[in-house]
Amino acid sequence: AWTKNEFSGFKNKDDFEREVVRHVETTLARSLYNCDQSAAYSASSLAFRDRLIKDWNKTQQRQTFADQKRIYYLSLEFLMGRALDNAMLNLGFKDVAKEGLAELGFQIEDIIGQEHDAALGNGGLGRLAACFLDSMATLNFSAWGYGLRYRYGIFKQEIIDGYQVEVPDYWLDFNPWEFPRHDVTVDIQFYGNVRKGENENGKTVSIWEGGETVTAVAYDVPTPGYDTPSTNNLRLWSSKAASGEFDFQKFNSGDYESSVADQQRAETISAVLYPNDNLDRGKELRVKQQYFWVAASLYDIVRRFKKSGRSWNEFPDQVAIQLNDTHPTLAIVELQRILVDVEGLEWDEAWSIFGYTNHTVLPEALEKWPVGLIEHLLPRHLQIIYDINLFFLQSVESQFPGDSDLLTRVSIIEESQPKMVRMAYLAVVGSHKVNGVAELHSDLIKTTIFKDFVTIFGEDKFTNVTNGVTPRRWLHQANPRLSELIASKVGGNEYLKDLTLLNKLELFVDDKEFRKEWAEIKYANKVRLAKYIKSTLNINVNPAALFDVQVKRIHEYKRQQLNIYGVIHRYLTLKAMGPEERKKQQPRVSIFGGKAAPGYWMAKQIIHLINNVGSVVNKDPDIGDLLKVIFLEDYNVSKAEMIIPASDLSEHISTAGTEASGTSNMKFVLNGGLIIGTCDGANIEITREIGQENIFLFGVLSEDVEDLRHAHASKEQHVIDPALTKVFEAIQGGMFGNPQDFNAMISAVRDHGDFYLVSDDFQSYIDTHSSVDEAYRNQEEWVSMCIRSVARMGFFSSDRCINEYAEGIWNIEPLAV
Ligand code: 26Y
Repeated sequence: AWTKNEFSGFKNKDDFEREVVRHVETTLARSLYNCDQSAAYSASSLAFRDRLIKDWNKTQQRQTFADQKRIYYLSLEFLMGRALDNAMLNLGFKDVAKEGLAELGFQIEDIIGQEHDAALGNGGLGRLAACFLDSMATLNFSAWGYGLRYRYGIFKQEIIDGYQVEVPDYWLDFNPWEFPRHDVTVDIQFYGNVRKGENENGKTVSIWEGGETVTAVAYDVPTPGYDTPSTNNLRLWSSKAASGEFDFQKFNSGDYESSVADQQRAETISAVLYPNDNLDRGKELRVKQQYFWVAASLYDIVRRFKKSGRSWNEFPDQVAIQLNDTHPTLAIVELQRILVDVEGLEWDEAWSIFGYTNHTVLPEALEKWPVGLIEHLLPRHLQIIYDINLFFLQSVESQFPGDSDLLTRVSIIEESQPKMVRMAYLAVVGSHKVNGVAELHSDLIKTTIFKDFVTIFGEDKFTNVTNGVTPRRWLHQANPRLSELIASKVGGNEYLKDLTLLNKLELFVDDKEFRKEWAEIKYANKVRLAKYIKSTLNINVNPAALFDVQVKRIHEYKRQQLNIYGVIHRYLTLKAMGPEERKKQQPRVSIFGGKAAPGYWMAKQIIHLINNVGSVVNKDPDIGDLLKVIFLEDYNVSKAEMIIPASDLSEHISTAGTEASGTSNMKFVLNGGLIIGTCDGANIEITREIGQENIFLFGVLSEDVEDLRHAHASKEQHVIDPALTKVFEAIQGGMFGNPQDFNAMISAVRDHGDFYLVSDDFQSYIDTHSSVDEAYRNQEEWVSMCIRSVARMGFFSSDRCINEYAEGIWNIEPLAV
């Protein structure tokens, strides 16, 4: 273990205070009398940042000196959330900061609350990347994250008259956590053409010339590990116009406007995060983003490798690159181009450099690019893709002679109109390992989208690494009181680095006093959320009610519609009861949150229905505290940190087989909440770990989904569940506003085959919610279930995941500090 003076920190609260005051007066040029919360946030961040920089520099020096293999984690999304709270906890000086800020007249929560989330991601995939950075630093791996520095992160969501409205998220006004490296730039080429010619050594190679150039500028973000001086680097690329002669010519010839327009066009590349999750729209700008980022990152990686003076055959011993989904797949092609065209090496396959993580089986989320688009934008890369495909198909042909159907099925080029490049196939062919993110998901990719590739490459190429979450942010930071209570029973904070130590909690399940404290903390977290609901929506919710939460991106496959239909069913049931019977019912608050992709019309209708149901139910005097329906605006990482600890029950109710893993399910259980869920993604492994008596599972199994869908499709109109029919009748009778608004939602179930099986699962969903009510009534037993669950959640730390990647995919050891 580390003692605090082995890495940078503050001597005491006075030391911290002095630094804050210094930054207020000098860096911010303000007087202390004019120091508001925002200035106190800025100065505190700068004070912590100074400490972080020291550890960061030392870590980078140590890694350079050790000159061992590094991991490069390529992700188009890093959903980091706030940095100050995290830096204070990972460095271990939050208590000092708290006291210091108090002396200056501030509450630390208010100061932390000033920070704008770094929201460079959509949802699960981006947040996973952020948890991985935390774990890689904590475990002392030499690791770099590479991403894009979007000027606009995921949009801010406003709810106006029940509808989602998107507002741009301009987040860079004051960002103390990034360091521009104006000296670290890479020129990236687009368009142009290819000819054969000689390289420096007189060797005949392909030469890609002409076209346009955009410059990538590095911005570095330090990512500190917990209780270690290791601080890794996240490098984000920003685009700007290349200062080539071309611009000067225009400028000098008086064409000032078009020179500025060129500049803007270049800056557009890193301007905005695409807000779709699990839906590929095939936009040219998106593929430009991908190549820009991948080419800059590879240039950087190769430059670092060459500085070590090693020969190319050592490259695979020095470099492991993990592809977070198919978004960085062009890296495979770009590396081949560098080796063959630039370095003049022979075409050599089978290098174990790339690993590919798949996050979805949904066909609409699998990236495909028109061949013509790639040819125009990246002419040399298309040739290389054709070469990779040719070698691959030749080897398949020799392995399975005469099977032309197989060749068509697995070809990286889809022979459609227009022809398409299948990025997932390219990623599989170009990687030495392919992993899914939960057991069921990893099995499914082997039997569905990559079935033929298992036949060709064998089972061993395909593996599973079940997702995990960092307990630092998702327990220690989000739920400090629970974290402290746990620490007092399991031998201190060590469990934050070895989450399996949570199992010691089982000894205290029957401890009355412990259970009481546990329940008090949950209650306090609910009170805090209730206050937030009051202050933002002006709705009173009773903290003693059961808080039932579903927060995640809005998507038909995640089935928020099932949830809201269940809520309507509950409302109708309560309305039909007499006053005496009503009194016996379990009061509930149904809480929703999440963004819909701006172009996803159906998801926006779902948001609208949830809000309309809320506005009817919440003011119905018959109902009072028995049922409240809340839609929380602009769900993001920092709100998750408040919402998750306040949940009694959370919903993870995707159609079986559609949610690759889910990660919030893990966070909710880790914070002492129970789950209602389908047999999908990581819910299955959570069940295995915590015991099926501690989770509320319902619904059809993934192996039955296909048959059910077929059965629906073969009927004109399929017979829907009677309780759901009543719900539909209420909506169509106008109980929740203009029924026309919801025709499409209802018709998806009734007339279009109910693809997500809402009707099939409705009855078991309702019944399972009744079991929840019953279980909740026995509070002693409920709390026991929660404690037992937490005790058994050790498996779901992202530390465990990173160790599995390190051993099974990256072949890398941590760097002794
Ligand atoms: C192609 C492009 C539009 C695209 C952009 C973002 C496609 C997919 C995504 C994001 C996918 C995503 O967030 N997937 C989620 O990844 C989590 C981490 O592995 C899983 O837990 C979760 O089940 C999965 O939906």
